[in-house]
Order: sequence, then structure tokens, then C-alpha cells
Amino acid sequence: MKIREVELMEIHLRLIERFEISTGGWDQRRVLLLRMESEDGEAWSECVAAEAPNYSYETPETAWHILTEYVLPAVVGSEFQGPGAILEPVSWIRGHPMAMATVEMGAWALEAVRKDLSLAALLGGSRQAVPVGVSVGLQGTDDELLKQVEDRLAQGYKKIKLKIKPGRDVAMVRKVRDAFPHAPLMVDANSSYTLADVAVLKELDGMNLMMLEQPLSFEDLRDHALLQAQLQTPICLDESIRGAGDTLLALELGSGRIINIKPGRVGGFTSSLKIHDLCAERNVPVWCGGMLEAGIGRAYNLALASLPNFLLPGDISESRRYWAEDVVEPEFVMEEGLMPVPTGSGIGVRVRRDRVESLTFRRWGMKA
Ligand code: OSB
Ligand code: MG
Repeated sequence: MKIREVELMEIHLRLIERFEISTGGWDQRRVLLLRMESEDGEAWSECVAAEAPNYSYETPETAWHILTEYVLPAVVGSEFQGPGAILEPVSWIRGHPMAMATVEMGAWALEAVRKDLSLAALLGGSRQAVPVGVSVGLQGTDDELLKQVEDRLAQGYKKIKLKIKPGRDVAMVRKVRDAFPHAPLMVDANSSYTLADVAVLKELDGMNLMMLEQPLSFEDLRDHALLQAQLQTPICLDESIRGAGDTLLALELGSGRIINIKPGRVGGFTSSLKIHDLCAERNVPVWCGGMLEAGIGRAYNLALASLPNFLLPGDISESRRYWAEDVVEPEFVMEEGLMPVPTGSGIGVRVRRDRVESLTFRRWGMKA
């Protein structure tokens, strides 16, 4: 395959409501969209870097830099054998997985278009619809949180993830648990605790949570292992896992028992598939996390989550949970807690080019 032309756009999309985690918050997203064209057709992909370096070091600004200065110029016009090989000319680049994944995942979609397959089918997905959950951000008050949880459960979400941070944890989660004794609840700390907080984490351990996501530092697998040994609740690793190597290390150390795969965080689909397979061999369930994606990124997540070892509901919520209007058609809608996996060729949803244009803040392009 050969890329004839690329177009990179930065769009700004306002979230319906502010989303807050332990390290910061979002009122709007700055989303980079990439359109790649080969002799077989075109594919759109989305960069998931957060606006500020509060999840990882990447931002739309660093991704724009890496993509326009290094990755796209090396990729345009070069011949490659299958999606896993598109980044070979830039394999010397260290880090920047979200920037790299934008191109790598786009190549998977192009390959799907070439073979006239859905992305899910190309990846080896085995499900027609996947169970989905919702990530509920930190709220101003516990009453607002209770209302959110009530609404999300009524909408049919199969997993409710509560964001926590020091000072907004035990009492807050207990209120939710008491109000909804049987709800499928989990919590995500985004690395805001240390082993000195083990007493707090042990209290959460008694609240029948599906899992405790990334309680400790994003670079401390050893401490996660020491913590997991003291808890019944499975630890789920998010920020800690940047690829297959981290996954093996984490599983051997016992740093967690569940892995959240975000394809952007791990550098794309080739890496996601490796992690999926490693976990499947070891009977470790995985699920697909989210980065407040617009509809293009969501299509990729959904395709990935159709693989067999995605055994827990993903953070792949409906379009309307994020946006007044998405950038794709049809929008993503659940049916009784399940999101149908698109069956059309490529990402399986149509990009609303007119809407993208009207949201575009800057653009960059290159032809072979
Ligand atoms: O930790 O999973 C996280 C959003 C931005 C950054 C980090 C995280 C999240 C979410 C949102 O939890 C999940 C979604 O896309 O709905
Ligand atoms: Mg997380």
C-alpha cells in the first residue's frame, strides 16, 4: 500500500458537560483528525492526546509537531506491506504513542477499505455488539454525582466508573454504593494515590467494586504489585501500560489483574492486539478505555472491543454523552447497554466533512 495524500486538521469540539479527573478537567476537546488517501480509498483517524499533559506527556500540540515534522513526511509516498508496517520509516522515534497511533490506526482502516471489510472483521473481532459503560467525572457535590449515576444506570450502561481523588473517595463512593447496592461500580484514581494511602484504598476494597483503576503512579508497577497483594478488588492498569512489555512486566509482578487498553496510549492496533493476546493467554480480562473521543476515534475503539478477550464493558459511551452533535453519521447509540459494531467497510461510519470543516481551527496537508 502507498499513501498518496494526507490531511491533518485540528477541530475544537465543546463537551456537553465538563469532565473532571484527579489531575485536571476538560470543557472542550482539541481533536486532531487525519485523512489519509491511498490508491484504494481514504480513511479518517483521530488523535486522542489530551489538551494538557495531565494524562500522559502528549498534547495536541506535541502530536501536531511529531506528525507534521516527522511522521507524515516519512509516510507519504512510501510503499508498505500492511498496516503494521506503515510506521517502519519512523521506527527510530522514541515515544509519542498517540501521535504514532493516529497514523497506524488509519492504516488499519485503509487496509479494511482495500479489502472491503469492516475494521472489526479485519482485526478479528467476534462480536456484533459490545457491552458499554460510562465514566462519570468528579462532580461538584455528592448529590450531583448520585443524580448522574441514577441517570446513567437508567440509560442502560453496564458499568459505572466513578472518578476519585484524595478527599473525594471513601465517603463519596459509599454514598453511591448505599444508593445503588447492586450497581456495577468501579473507580478510577488516575494515579492520585501513593502507598501511604493504603488505609483509604482498603476501605474502598470493601465496597464491592468491579475494579480499582490506576490508583498509583503511572510509572510505578512495583508499588501497584505491593498494593494488589493487600486488596481483594482487582487493580486495573491504565496509564501504566504503554505496550506489550509493560503488560508482561505488570502481569509477572502482579501489579494488576485487569488491563485497560486504549489503542492511542499503546501506539496503535498492532500493540493493542499484542496486549490483547498476551492477556488472553493468561486469562487476564481486558476492556477498552476512552479518551473522550469524537465519533471517529470511537469507531476504532468499538472495532477493537469486538475482540474476544474484551470481557468487560468499555468506556465507549454514546455520542450524546459527550457532544450536542458528533462528527460522524450515524452517531453512536446504545441498545440496552450494547453498542452495535459497525459492519460497513472501514470504520463503518460516515465522516460529516461539512461539520468537520466548520469546526476546523488549523490544517496541514501533503501530497506524494
Ligand atoms: O483515565 O480513563 C481515563 C478520559 C480522559 C483521560 C483519562 C481517562 C478518561 C476517561 C473517559 O475515563 C472515558 C471516556 O472516553 O468516556
Ligand atoms: Mg483511567
